[in-house]
Amino acid sequence: MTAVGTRYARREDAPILTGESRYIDDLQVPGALHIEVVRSPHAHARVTSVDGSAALAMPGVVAVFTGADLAGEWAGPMPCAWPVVEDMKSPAHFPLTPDKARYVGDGVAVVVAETRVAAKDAAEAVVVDYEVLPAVVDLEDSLADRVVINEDLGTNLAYVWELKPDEAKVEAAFASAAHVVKGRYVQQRLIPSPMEPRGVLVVPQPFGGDFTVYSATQIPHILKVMLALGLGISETNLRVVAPAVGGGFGCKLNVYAEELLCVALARKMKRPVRWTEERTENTRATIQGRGQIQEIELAADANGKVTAVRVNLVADMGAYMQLVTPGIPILGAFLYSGVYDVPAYSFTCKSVFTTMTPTDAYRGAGRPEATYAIERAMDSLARQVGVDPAEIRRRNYIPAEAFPYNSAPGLVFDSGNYDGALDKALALVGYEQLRKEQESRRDSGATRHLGIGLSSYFEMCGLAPSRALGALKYGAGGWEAASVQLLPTGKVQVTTGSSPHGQGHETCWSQIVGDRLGVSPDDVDVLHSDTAISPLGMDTYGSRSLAVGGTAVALATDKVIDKARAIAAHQLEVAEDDLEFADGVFSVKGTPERAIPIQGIAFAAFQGHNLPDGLEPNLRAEASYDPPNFVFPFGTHICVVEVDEETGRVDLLRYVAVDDCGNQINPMIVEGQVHGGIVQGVAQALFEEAAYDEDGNLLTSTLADYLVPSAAEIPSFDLDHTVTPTPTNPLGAKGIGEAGTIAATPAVINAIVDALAPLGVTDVRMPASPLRVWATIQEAKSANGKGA
Ligand code: MCN
Repeated sequence: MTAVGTRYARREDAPILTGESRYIDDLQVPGALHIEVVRSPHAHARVTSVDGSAALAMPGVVAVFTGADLAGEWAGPMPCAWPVVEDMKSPAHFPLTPDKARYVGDGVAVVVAETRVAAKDAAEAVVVDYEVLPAVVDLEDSLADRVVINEDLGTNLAYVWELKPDEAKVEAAFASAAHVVKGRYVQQRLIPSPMEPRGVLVVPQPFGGDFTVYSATQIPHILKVMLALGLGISETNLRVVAPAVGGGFGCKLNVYAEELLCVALARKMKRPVRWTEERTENTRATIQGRGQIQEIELAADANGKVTAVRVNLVADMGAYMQLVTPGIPILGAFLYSGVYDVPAYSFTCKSVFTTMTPTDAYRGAGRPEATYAIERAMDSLARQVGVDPAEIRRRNYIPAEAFPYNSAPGLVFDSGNYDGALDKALALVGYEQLRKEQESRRDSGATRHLGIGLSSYFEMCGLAPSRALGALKYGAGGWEAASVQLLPTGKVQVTTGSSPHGQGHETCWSQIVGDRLGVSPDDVDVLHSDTAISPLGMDTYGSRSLAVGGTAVALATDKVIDKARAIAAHQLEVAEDDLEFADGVFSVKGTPERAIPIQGIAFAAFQGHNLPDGLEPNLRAEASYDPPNFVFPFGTHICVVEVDEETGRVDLLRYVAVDDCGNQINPMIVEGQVHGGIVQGVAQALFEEAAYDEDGNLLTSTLADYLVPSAAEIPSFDLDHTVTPTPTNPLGAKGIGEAGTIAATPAVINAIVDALAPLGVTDVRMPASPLRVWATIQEAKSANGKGA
């Protein structure tokens, strides 16, 4: 029996569920100093003086440093690895600002103390004088440069990025269109909210100059390089370990001020230094997601066949460029034509600075935004043409036989069968029956309206071919590395460069390796997230781990098998071609009794007594894999809602998802990823928003104000899948880690708009809270003369 494709129980869960997992705060290191960052209470303010004397006099306080005090610690500003255009503007960003605060939460000083409590108390005693300046919280206001945040840059416009393969074609399509649809959508800012906020612990070895950095990060390998560059420490003196991370959702794909501060202070004070983020601190000091104003226009012929898509974005960078801030809108830039066969395409993104927490990757990163815009616009087109939303999609899908498909934006889409996923989703939800029910409710004059929302999504994941990243000016490659070793006793040890934070890589990688080697996955140990154990890697983001990291694991396993075959042939005194390998046993073709199990070969390779001439002992191999293309998972999600016209309340009645991530390694893990993803997508549609007042204060800085949904708000999902393998990698597998989030948001909002369309509602701002839905209904009623 093969393990791949089966619902193998996640080996990761027992330690998490029993509390055995060790998070940063659980790591006990004697003599560690604690730091507390003094953060600006103003969104935009010049720091005129910092007085730490009162704080320094408090019990347990060891030091207080300002940005100016630590200026000599940094080899340069904090890293931004993705300067998307040559002339991108970016303010110098340091772990503590030396001149002015650019958002509420910007670090101004740091207190170092013997205990956490002492550090916190003393931080309140640091006296900072500010010259308060006007905040900039509105993207269009920022574009107008009424207040220029960074005087040296002269403008708030960070960059303009265009993808305009053939403007003449786009213009011709709009000029001759029978239908033109325009949509303007706001992607509100979101707060990622992992179960565990961030944390850092740095342990120096004063004599060797070594630092072990424990961080709740998704990217130990990238962090190591960035710490080396940012602090002028040799990479050979740095070891980065990501222990239990407690979820990341993209926000731990970053290099943060506190990581640099802890290493710099451990170096300066020659003692371990630690910091644990609080939840409220997390809402400001950790990056936020989304933050865009989107304008999308579709041109279509009389049948509703789309002939061109034109997109204009304004994207909110926040106060600074974090690690990949500028690249987030660009990750969606190629996807605004969606799963549709669109011949002409035009995309422009203007990115601006504001005086709010920096934005960066949040589950989906650019791709949920793209899917939202096109899927909302497709529903508008359906209404304008007068056809069902399912029908408008069918008329426009890229046909299954067109793959690999050269898209107008310039990417080659690997494989797809969009009709197949739609058919399954429609059948699963009972679409025709639902439409009849909707009709009869409408006829009866009921004020609880039924709405059915479709979202046919795809995404570009498996980040990424290094050359493609280079062409997009990303600072690193997209390969992944792995090693596989059969230990003398026949057990298997795998190292992987992907660094999981909840996805179940240990389980899935053991299934892949176990099947290939013909051993039980339980005999396969998977090591990760420690640069001393797995030195090569590009970590976990962009649903890349299976398609890229899993492939590297498979390739390393195949190299081990090749080596084992050579040893088996030598020992059985036959040619390698005369051997068969099945169920972990090499046997001579035709005489199966002449056989050696791979475990026996492992021991022979360890002994080295009788190996072929020139063959290195030990059964170990490494592989680095750079994918030739992205992978493009897809599917259709359908959400059924009931909207109460009188209160604006939205109830989710049904949620059906049909996803296609190619071959599945572990269907249970895939379903889990889809579940979590859908909840995050629904959360954006209905509940979550990082709301700021006009002075740049975050109004939603606790989980009482920032509404992360619980199981109580979410219905049970009906999931199904189709399987369209990708030709991109030998596993035939596409990513699934972000798919649910990408698909869900437009499905929910399309459902609400579908419910309220007879009242004249064409859009609802997210999150669609009862008040907002109610107000939208009132506006629509007064606009079409029905009265409030
Ligand atoms: N998988 C599979 N078969 C497939 C595709 C995936 O069995 N065809 C399995 C993989 O083996 C892996 C999991 O599903 O165990 C997700 O794989 P993949 O799609 O490759 O995504 P990554 O592992 O690279 O995860 C990253 C993705 C991202 S970008 C975010 S953000 C995210 C997410 O995954 N954050 C998460 N899922 C999360 N899940 C948890 N619990 N916590 C987070 O913070």
